[in-house]
Amino acid sequence: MSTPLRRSTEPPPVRALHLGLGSFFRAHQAWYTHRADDDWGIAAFTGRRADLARTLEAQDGLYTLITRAADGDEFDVMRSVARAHAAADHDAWLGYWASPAVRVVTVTVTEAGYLRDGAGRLDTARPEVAAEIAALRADARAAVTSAPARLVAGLLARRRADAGPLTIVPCDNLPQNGAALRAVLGDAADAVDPSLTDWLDEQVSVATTMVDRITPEPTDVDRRAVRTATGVDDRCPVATEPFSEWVLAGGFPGGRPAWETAGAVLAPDVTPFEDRKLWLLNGAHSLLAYAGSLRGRTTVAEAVADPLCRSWVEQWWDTCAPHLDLPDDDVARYRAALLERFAHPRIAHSLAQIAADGSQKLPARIVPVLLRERADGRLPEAAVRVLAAWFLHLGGAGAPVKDVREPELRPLLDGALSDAAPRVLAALHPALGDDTDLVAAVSSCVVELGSQ
Ligand code: CS2
Repeated sequence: MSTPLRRSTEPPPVRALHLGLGSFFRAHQAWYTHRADDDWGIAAFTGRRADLARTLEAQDGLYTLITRAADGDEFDVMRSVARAHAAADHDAWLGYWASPAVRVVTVTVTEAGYLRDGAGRLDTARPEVAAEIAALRADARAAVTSAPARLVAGLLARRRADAGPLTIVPCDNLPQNGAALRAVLGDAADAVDPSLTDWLDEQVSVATTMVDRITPEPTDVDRRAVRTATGVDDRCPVATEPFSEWVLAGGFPGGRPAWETAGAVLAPDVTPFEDRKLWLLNGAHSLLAYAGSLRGRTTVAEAVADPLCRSWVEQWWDTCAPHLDLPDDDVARYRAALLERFAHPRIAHSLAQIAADGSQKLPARIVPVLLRERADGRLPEAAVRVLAAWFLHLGGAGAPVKDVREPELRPLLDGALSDAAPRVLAALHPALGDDTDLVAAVSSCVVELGSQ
């Protein structure tokens, strides 16, 4: 007999909102909030799907976080999610924004969720973006579904209610994610109601963050592990690695949970930590997702156990290291720790999951280092390899293709490699398609990797 998971006391009062209820949020921001404060409850909304919200609500927002070390698991029930809502529960969403008790809004909507164009602005050329702007212009309470539109609808509700200042905290792997979100929100606000822009400047602070915790998709094995170890029938546990990092910069005029007591770091500038994480961790992830899957590897651990893939990772890290604004010792320690994290024997982090949305990820993880190298007159083999492997992946080799820009990217592959390569590279950054030496190097690497 196993017991269901229910609260015996009231949940903490809702003082924070979250957009993008999923595994990473539950292993990261909700875990920090749970450890930091008993009186900051989170009302969390899914991006699109309803099932996780329903399952969590049936457990009063409770779930087990499995901290999975190489030699065993720890089980802790997280209490910070006070309410879980499906995306479609738009009236509830607006209701929280109108509440003066809510002071913080965290966001995990993935790189693709920001709906940015190549210049980092809201991509108003997309029909779905234009449609949501029109819907909000007609009715500020319209049931919009994209992240920028849902946030602007919330901001409009907050202004109507005069509910006071708050901070939005983006937690996605984008460089300078605060400025990135602020730009998209500003564009959406401008398009919906230009008078919102001044109010945004006065009342809303957007923090910038670096987030890190490797969290694969939960499995039935995790659920069984909870039942066996604790006797509780938790229908939605999450397993994650012991390592966790959160660096935040920005103002919190309405207050925030004392996240630093749970290990978060408040810093004046996240840039050095963000470069280190996006380039070394996420860059190597993308390299393995494309080049490792070409060699038949399916998880990160499997790929780093392959000496060739591992040498590719080391070569990429050697390329990045001179561009990091951190002491050499720190970088060396971080690299050693990363290798251990990647090789974790009990975490099956699927390369297919990481391969998704490369068009949104590579510009943050690979292109910045590549552009610096090119400016210094070098042609880094490691970056060339990632781009070539991504090209092959788009053509159907290795991990399956799932990309928000897939319909636009597919036709770029048509015709001879000499025509397709510059087109595909330009889709990541215009300068790459015009760089003839780079195009030639990527093309020959495509041939080399494709023939293995
Ligand atoms: C991964 C990240 O799926 C991916 O693209 O690179 O989710 C990575 O696991 C996290 O950023 C780790 O903090």
